[in-house]
This record gives sequence, structure tokens and C-alpha cells, in this order.
Amino acid sequence: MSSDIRFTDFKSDKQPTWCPGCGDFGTMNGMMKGLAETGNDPDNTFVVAGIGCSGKIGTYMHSYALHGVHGRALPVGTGVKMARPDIEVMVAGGDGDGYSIGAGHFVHAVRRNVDMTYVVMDNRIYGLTKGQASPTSREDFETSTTPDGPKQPPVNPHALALASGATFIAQSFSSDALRHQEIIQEAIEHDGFGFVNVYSPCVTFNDVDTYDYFRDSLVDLKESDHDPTNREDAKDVILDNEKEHQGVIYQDESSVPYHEQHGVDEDMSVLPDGAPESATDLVREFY
Ligand SMILES: Cc1ncc(C[n+]2csc(CCOP(=O)(O)OP(=O)(O)O)c2C)c(N)n1
Ligand code: SF4
Ligand SMILES: [Mg+2]
Repeated sequence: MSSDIRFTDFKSDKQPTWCPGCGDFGTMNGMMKGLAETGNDPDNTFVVAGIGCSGKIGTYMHSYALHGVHGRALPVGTGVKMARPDIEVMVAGGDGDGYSIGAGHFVHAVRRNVDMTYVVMDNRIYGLTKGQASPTSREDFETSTTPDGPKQPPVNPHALALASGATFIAQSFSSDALRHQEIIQEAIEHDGFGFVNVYSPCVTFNDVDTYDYFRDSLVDLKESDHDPTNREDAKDVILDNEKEHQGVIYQDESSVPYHEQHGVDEDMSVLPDGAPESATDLVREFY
């Protein structure tokens, strides 16, 4: 670690209202540790959160933050990074937020390769709204809105990312604290869009995708001969529906982030001479 920042410096004074045992606690701890270990501090970090139990994370972390509109965290994160390329941007949200209402934004954020980290707290359910099926819910998972299950195969977020031109794709598990932190760190250090889907069990509304299930079924890519720089290897892992994996699935080491491709490296938060001083003044120019 290059500075004396500790991960606890990223904790806000707000007490989480997540249910006891919620996977989001572990996901957040790994994010805070990953930020501290990569030499960031709350003053240079901006967390953009979606809407959901997961979306509350911006309140529980001590950093600059914006708790935005459901499914719209990624465009906000993109804007922050474009305006302030020097800031470490971390975007976090749920599986519903990212792969349902926000799926269109996900595809385009991936292909733009903006230099930020995107953490999806995937509990395979809508937690905040009390247990409806999400895009990653199993085909036969019975919920209040799907009494016989969704009857459709779940979205494969990694496949969606690879097909959209992702340069970093990973999977972690909130309860495997060290591995989760390590994977988040790699995503932060990646030059481009670092996408990490994190299994973050919902102990209240999902009795299928539990801690025990993930603990028993996860295969760690680090302990295999998987080569994350090989796209064919990545494809094989991503399309293998028989196993759950954790680790870095794919990384394009030649990734060039959006701001470098397009020369956007100046601090756009400084208003040029003659620019309207407030957003209202700016809007008034058009009506
Ligand atoms: C535009 C809009 N549509 C719907 C909702 C209702 N809503 C709030 S959170 C949510 C889904 C939450 O699921 P997920 O993103 O998986 O987050 P989790 O609570 O599981 O962490 C929905 C549908 C909303 N707040 N705004
Ligand atoms: S409802 Fe589920 S996702 Fe939401 S805080 Fe409780 S355990 Fe976590
Ligand atoms: Mg969810």
C-alpha cells in the first residue's frame, strides 16, 4: 500500500440498514479495501450507486457519491470520469439495476471502455422491492411475481460484456473476502472498464442462491490453467453453464481507455470564460 489510508477511512458514519447477513456487507468491505490498497483515498474517489438494497452503498461509504436513478448509474459515472479524469470512479448497483432497466447503458459503457470500475452486487433477485425475479434469477425460481419461475434462461452478464467488447470481466463472491478484494483491486488497476459481477447473497428473499450454494459450487480460475488474456479461454468459461466460476475471466492487456483514445484528459469541471454560471442559466439559453 502506497499511502497511510486504511480501508476504514472509506466507511461513513451511517449505519447500514441491510439485513443481518446480507452479502452486500462483504461486497462493500472488499471495495473499500481494494480502494485503500490501490492508493486511493476518500478525497479522490467518487462512488455512483444505482437504486436497490445495493444502491445504498454510496451512503455507507465515505467518498464523493451520487445515489442516482434506477438503472442510470453508469452514464453518471461516465460523466464524472469525463469531467474529472483524475478521480477514481466506482459504480455499484444490483443485478436488476444493471441488467434489467440499465442493460442498455451497460452495453454502451462496456464498449466505450471508460476507465472506471463497475461492481454489480448480484443476488439474483430484486431485494429492495421485496423479492421479485431479476434478470439473473434461475428459470425455475419461484417468486411472488413468477409463481412458476421466470421460465426464461437468466441473462449471462459476462457473455453480454464479452460480446460488447469488454476489456476486463471478472466474477467474485462477497463471502470469500480475500479473493473478492484481490479481484476488485485488479479491476481498479485495469486501464479501462473493469467489470466485476459479485455474488452477494440475499438472505431474506433468495433461498436458492445462498452462501452454501456458492461456497460449494464455485471453481476458482486462479487454481486452473485458465489464461484470462486468451479470448477463447474466456468464451469457454463464460458459456459453461454447468459451473460457477470466480476470478478474472478476461483481460485485454492492450486496453486503451476512452479518455486516452479521444484525448479527453483535461479537467472539464473548470468552467471556461463566458460560460453560464448555473445549470438554470444554461438551460435558459435554449428557451
Ligand atoms: C424507474 C424505476 N423503476 C422501478 C423502480 C423500483 N425498483 C427499485 S429497486 C428495484 C430493483 C432492485 O433490484 P436490484 O437492482 O437487483 O437491487 P437489490 O435490491 O437486489 O440490491 C426496482 C424495480 C424504481 N425505483 N425506479
Ligand atoms: S433484502 Fe436481501 S439484498 Fe436487501 S438488505 Fe436484505 S438481505 Fe440484503
Ligand atoms: Mg438484486
